[in-house]
Amino acid sequence: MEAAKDWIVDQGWSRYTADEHAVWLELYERQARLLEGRACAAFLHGLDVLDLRGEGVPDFARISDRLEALTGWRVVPVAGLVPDAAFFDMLAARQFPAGRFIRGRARLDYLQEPDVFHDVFGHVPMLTDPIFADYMQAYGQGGQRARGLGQMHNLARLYWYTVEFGLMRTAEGPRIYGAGIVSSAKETVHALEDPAPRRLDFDLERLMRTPYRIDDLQALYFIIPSLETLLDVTQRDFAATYERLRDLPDIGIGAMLPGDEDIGVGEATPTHCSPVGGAVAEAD
Ligand code: HBI
Ligand code: FE
Repeated sequence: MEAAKDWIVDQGWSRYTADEHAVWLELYERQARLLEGRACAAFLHGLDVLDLRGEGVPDFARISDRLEALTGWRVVPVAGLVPDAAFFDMLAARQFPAGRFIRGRARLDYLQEPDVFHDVFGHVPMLTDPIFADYMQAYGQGGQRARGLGQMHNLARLYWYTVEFGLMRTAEGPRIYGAGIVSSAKETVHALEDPAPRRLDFDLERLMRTPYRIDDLQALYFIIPSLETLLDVTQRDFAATYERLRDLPDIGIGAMLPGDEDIGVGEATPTHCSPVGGAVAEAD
């Protein structure tokens, strides 16, 4: 864990200003309202059980004590993105690295670098689910192995299309579990209700061959049938999968392959939620 230790900083919770706490609450209220009927049950449960609204920016030590009692995970303050080696070591040790800065009011809607709202509001609630908690640790262990195999880009795609931008099937229709979606007002509505993006059933090898865009609303989402699917994925022999993918070309985000069953908007729109117009107006 030597590598990871170098990147851990003190959160300095007492130094947040009243305005920074107010920004947290404003972002929290907006997203919590938008996510009713759009986020999966595990995410909404995590928000509640960790009391993530609180009085403003959460104290990582406080939420970590609650989280650790549930699934053994802790939230660890870091100064920003950490190198892959340290990142995987931390996930393998059930330590989720979270940025401590919060966006300013001028950048309420989008920022490149993950801030505490993206990392804690976006990623931490799902870590209260035992299956997802196991997946994230197994992902970290997979990353430690993949580094030796030089297959980082396949694994980064797996993280992107599940942990960051994943959708899941439920009895009520597709629901969101990806942190990049739940922490963004625009993406929350876009992911489930906009006719533009494609939504395909989860297929590990297809996903690992599909590049992604980092600076725009997603054009493609993968939908898992259940969280157990994620855990099954990590039980596979990644080395054999990498071997098979090594000489295969990438698949374009817009490519239609035989058998592609695009889960259109009709199936995705949640039943009981504010009319899309209202939501989109709010997100703009
Ligand atoms: N560091 N703090 C932080 N947060 C991340 O999500 C993160 C990272 N370093 C590397 C990394 N993600 C990527 O390699 C993963 O997307 C695979
Ligand atoms: Fe993230």
